[in-house]
Amino acid sequence: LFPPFLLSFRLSPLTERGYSNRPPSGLLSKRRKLHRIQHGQCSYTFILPELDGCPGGGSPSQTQHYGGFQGGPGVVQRDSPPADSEWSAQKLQHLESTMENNTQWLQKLENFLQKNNRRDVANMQSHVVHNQTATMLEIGTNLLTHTAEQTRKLHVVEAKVLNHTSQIEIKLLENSLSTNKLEKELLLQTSEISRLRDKNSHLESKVQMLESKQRGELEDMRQEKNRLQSVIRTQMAAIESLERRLRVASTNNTALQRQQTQLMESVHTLLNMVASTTGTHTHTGTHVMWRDCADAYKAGHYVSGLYHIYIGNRTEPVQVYCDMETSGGGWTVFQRRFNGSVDFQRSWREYKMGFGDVLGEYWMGNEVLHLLTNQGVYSMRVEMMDWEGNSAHSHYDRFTLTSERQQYRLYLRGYSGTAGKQSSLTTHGSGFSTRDKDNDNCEHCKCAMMLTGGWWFDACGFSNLNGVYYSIGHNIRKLNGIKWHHFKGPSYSLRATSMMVRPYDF
Ligand SMILES: *[C@@H]1O[C@H](CO)[C@@H](O)[C@H](O)[C@H]1NC(C)=O
Ligand SMILES: *[C@@H]1O[C@H](CO)[C@@H](O)[C@H](O)[C@H]1NC(C)=O
Ligand SMILES: *[C@@H]1O[C@H](CO)[C@@H](O)[C@H](O)[C@H]1NC(C)=O
Ligand SMILES: *[C@@H]1O[C@H](CO)[C@@H](O)[C@H](O)[C@H]1NC(C)=O
Ligand SMILES: *[C@@H]1O[C@H](CO)[C@@H](O)[C@H](O)[C@H]1NC(C)=O
Ligand SMILES: CC(=O)N[C@H]1CO[C@H](CO)[C@@H](O)[C@@H]1O
Repeated sequence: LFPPFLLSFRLSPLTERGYSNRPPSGLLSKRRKLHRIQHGQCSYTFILPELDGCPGGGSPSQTQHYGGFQGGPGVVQRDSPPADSEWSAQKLQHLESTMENNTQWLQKLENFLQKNNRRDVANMQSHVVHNQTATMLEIGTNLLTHTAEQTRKLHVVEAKVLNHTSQIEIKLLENSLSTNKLEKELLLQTSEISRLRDKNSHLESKVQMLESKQRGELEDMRQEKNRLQSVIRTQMAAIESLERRLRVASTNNTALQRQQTQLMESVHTLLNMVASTTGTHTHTGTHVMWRDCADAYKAGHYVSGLYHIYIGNRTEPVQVYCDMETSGGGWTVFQRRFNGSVDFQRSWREYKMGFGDVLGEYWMGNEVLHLLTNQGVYSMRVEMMDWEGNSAHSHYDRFTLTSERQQYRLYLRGYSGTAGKQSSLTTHGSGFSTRDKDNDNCEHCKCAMMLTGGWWFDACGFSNLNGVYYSIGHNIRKLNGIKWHHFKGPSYSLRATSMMVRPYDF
């Protein structure tokens, strides 16, 4: 009765159905736990599935594989943890259903045994089956708790791994973000740099342009300057030549003027001579006798030169030089020097009678001067010129010259003029002295001997216009020259002088 049962039992659906979905493998078959039950002559062998071998199961080794990110059948998609937990639940469910299936199967078996065995055998068998069932239930419970524990651990590990992964991911993201940021910044800076470089090159080109422009301008200016300099040089040369020509022309001009005045003087002299020789008649026939140059001027003669005047009641005319230009004209000149052609080292008698050339240098004579100025009230003027071309004058409102008996004593009043603030000629009356007649105020000296010429020496005074004529270059540091102290100092010899008289009320 039993052997066929046993045989059929061995081929029971437990092996065929319970594990039909598993791939047959040696490892799996080794892991199967074998449970044997001996019941009299019969022995029952149960093969129960080992939960550790389940696909995607929570064996520690597999969990570790999973934690190490290794591929394999148990790998959980790291980006889908919810699916994973679902999988665990599924697995649990699966286990539960397996358990249930087992239980159901056991019950089925029991039923089968109860139906097919004898009562006693059946009882004993049922007892064994009960015992077995309890054991199996115990084992199942143990398995379940173990699985749950494993699952929980797995969950923790998964969470840790996930956390770690997410942290790493976050870090990676952060890193990539910062990298991106840095890249962007780098790009920005690069573009900025290139922009700056562009700008710089632009500026550089501009600067170069400006520099070249400036250089060109400078060159132009330099050329212009050179041109101007050459122009200036030519102009200077032109100016110099013009100056030279002007000098020639002016000398020509002065020469012509001198000739003209000489001609005019000659004409006047001739006219006067004609007038005097024909009895000094005017056109109307009236007899005119000029007492001095002022009369001639008043008669309409305005040219300086030689004139004939009649002094006192004398019938003989006196030749004099008339200055018709200086300070209103009408001046009768009694001393004139301008080129040293006449020697003024003369005796008393010569100074009394006069000497020299009336149209050149001359001394009119003390006697004539005395007679002339005795005709009325006369003023006296002294004109001077130095070698530097400066002119000056001394003016005396009143001029009085005594007779020869009173040594031609000179009295002056009312000084004014530009040749010194005070008179260089003694005004309080000093006698005339020559080398042969000493009338000066120097008790133990002869001024005329020391200073030469004839003059109204004081002791010896500040002036002597009849001194030695010194030409230019020899005219300084001369005590016996033509001296007018308050004009040019005590030792300067003047270039030109003239002394002249005119009625005070002219
Ligand atoms: C349990 O039994 C049912 C039906 O009897 C079957 O569909 C299911 O796949 C079985 N489960 C396992 C884990 O063997
Ligand atoms: C079955 O259970 C009883 C008591 O419950 C026990 O004495 C006996 O040894 C058990 N049999 C087996 C085979 O375990
Ligand atoms: C998971 O990471 C968070 C921070 O992201 C942390 O607060 C938490 O404690 C972590 N959990 C575990 C189990 O490490
Ligand atoms: C000139 O002569 C006149 C008479 O002919 C006379 O009256 C007069 O006083 C004389 N004058 C002089 C200055 O001699
Ligand atoms: C001085 O001038 C006069 C008159 O102009 C002239 O005749 C004479 O030759 C001149 N003498 C000298 C040395 O220049
Ligand atoms: C008097 C005098 O100096 N005459 C000169 C005037 O100028 C010409 C030239 O222009 C000379 O030849 C003269 O000698």
